[in-house]
Amino acid sequence: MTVSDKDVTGEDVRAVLAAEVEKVLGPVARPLVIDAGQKPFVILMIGVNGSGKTTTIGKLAQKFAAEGKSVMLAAGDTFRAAAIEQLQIWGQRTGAPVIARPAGSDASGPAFDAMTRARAEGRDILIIDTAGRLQNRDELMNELEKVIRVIKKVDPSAPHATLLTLDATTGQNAMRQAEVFGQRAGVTGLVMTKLDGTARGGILVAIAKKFGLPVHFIGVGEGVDDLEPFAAADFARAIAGRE
Ligand SMILES: Nc1nc2c(ncn2[C@@H]2O[C@H](COP(=O)(O)OP(=O)(O)O)[C@@H](O)[C@H]2O)c(=O)[nH]1
Ligand SMILES: [Mg+2]
Repeated sequence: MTVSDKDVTGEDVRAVLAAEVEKVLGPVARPLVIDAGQKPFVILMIGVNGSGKTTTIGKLAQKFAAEGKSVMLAAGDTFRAAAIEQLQIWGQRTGAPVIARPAGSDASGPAFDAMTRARAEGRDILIIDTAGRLQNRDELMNELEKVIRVIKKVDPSAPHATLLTLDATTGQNAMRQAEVFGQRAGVTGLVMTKLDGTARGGILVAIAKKFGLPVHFIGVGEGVDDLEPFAAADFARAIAGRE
């Protein structure tokens, strides 16, 4: 059977494209599973500056609190006072205590304090914020490695999830971020943020192909409820431009 050009509509092409993209993304669309046997279940949030770490932490804190879990947050971005305050605001909003030390101090300090406090208080979940700037990457990556060592001193099995936030408006550089953070910190899952704008986050297809990392959530706004589970079919349809 032959199909002439005029029989193939744009919608046909989009349907094929959506199906192909879904084939790649289906296997990586996996929920973040919280092992209740870990108390606390430690989530380390990493990614470049501005990618949405702190905001995603706030959204996750809200989601877990709504599920009846007791959450603690650690202000591991000690570079700027504003970063600590931003996390404290999310803590107030979601009812999660925030463990912090003054800006400029070593990032492993609040991580250690929070690990011991969360354990002593029998918290279900501890989420640790971090700093990340690609330009002075080595210094920050060294610091990140130190944070991980300190976490492991308290609980060798932690962090139980290391989530990398990727900004959907970032193109090819997101591949590099997945690679570098993966090598240095051992990423276990991805969150793609800022999908409420015009960006479709097509780079995720390349990242899924190359690294096969689970994609847990997408960020769809700046509000506390603007976090959704990653759904491969919906994402594929959006990339292919289907309604
Ligand atoms: N539109 C939109 N903005 C977001 C989303 N996630 C984060 N942001 C915004 O992106 C900016 C940087 O986020 P932030 O959490 O501070 O990033 P961090 O530096 O990685 O901690 C802030 O203005 C956030 O409100 C999202 O899903 N959608
Ligand atoms: Mg931040």
